[in-house]
Amino acid sequence: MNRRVTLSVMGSMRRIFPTAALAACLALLAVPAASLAQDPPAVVKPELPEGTVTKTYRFALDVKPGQNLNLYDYLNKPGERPSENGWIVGFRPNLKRMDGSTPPVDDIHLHHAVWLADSRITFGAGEEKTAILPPTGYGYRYTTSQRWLLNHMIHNLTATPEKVWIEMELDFLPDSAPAASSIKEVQTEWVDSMGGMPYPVFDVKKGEGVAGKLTYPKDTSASLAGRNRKLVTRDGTLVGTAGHLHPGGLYTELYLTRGDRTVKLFRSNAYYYGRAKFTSWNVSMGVPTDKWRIAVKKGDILSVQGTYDTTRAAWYESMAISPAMLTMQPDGGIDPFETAPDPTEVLTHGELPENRDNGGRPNPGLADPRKLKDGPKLREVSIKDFLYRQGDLSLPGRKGRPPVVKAGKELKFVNRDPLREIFHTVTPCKAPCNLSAGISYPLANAQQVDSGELGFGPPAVTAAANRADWSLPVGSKKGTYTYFCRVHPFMRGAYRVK
Ligand SMILES: [Cu+2]
Repeated sequence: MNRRVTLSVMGSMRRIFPTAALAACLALLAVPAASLAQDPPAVVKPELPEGTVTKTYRFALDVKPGQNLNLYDYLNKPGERPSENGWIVGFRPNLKRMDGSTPPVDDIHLHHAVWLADSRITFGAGEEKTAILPPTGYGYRYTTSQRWLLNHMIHNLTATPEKVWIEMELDFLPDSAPAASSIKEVQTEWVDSMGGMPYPVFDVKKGEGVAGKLTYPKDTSASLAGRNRKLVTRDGTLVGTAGHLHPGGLYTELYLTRGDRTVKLFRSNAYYYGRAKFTSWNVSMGVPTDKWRIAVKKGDILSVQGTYDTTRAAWYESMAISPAMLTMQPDGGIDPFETAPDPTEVLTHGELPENRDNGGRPNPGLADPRKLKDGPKLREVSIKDFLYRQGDLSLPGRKGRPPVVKAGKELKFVNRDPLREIFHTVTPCKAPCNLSAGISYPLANAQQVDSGELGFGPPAVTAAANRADWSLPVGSKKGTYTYFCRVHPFMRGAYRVK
């Protein structure tokens, strides 16, 4: 098999290692072999019906410094959505700066965007930016009388205000085109492991699961199971699906249950690019070929499971979603209880340049706190203006020295930035934790010790922990310990146990 590993060198230079060097590379990268996906499958694009117009529609958004808020806006203005009736036969999400450039993921991040048409979740996107491409001949109905709502969570990883466009590039077939009369309508069946939650995330703890993998919700408590199920309300044909995961995610699996029988319909693998592999946002998701057709019946249940790697980091904002495209009436397809569904995957895009910077390079702006003198004895550290006010690795002089804490005591952190706008975390990171931020650095290096996002917002809608402060339990082992902010990974701090 033509297995290769791709190594990103200094950001832009890339080298391909042939099979013979694979073992050496794996040792170098400390990546467990079992978790390496195969070569990414081919990128394909369905043929577009004659008369299709490709056009970008966009929504302008002011993003506050450091913002990570889950918000809703209606799309009504010209340019935000098509102005005539027709069919959406292709959908590609993106995020742009006002100058038209695509910001790097480690500066501004398309955490998620979900487009609802008449209250129905129709299109969704995360940083993987999978295109939603119905097979040729199928489309999503669009009318100007629909109410369109955009749910967006744009994460500004910097302390600078930004203005961005949330874009949807549509392949749009207007009703005036002759081909429009023969398009078969599809709708999205939103199959989400945390279905019904406005902010559908779950916690993947480092080291959890079996042999370094956690499948959610299968491997979790029974109280959470069941959210991942979606009732099929009409006979129809599934013609597509795509998985959505966060870093650490290996694959989603879509299942169908009828009575007491359950079959797997599709596994959507995460194909990571570059040296960081599955700790990054540099990923494309596998989708079925345009020949994939599954006949489903009213009363069937669709469900999703998401599998995460737990060997390298903890991720408390993990997702596993596998939206499916369903026709409005039966349109052929296999009976998945008699014939195994085709597992062949294709991609809707290759590696995206904005997802390339892994970080982890020397950063002259950050001290190695292990080499600094003792700071003051402290019980409390304030967080303000994107700085840990004592022991921040970017602060010069006395303020940069790690505060000293007695073994076995607690160190309290208090967020003193605007608590409804700027959330900060205190997340352990292996010392010295002073390299450059990127899509896979720093990594959360603890099982459960984490402040959560200190700040306030509607519960279950935002990621806010709904507290301003948190007390870090200080262990008994002497040494200098480092941490970072998950929301603003350029923020680093240290304390010393004596
Ligand atoms: Cu922060």
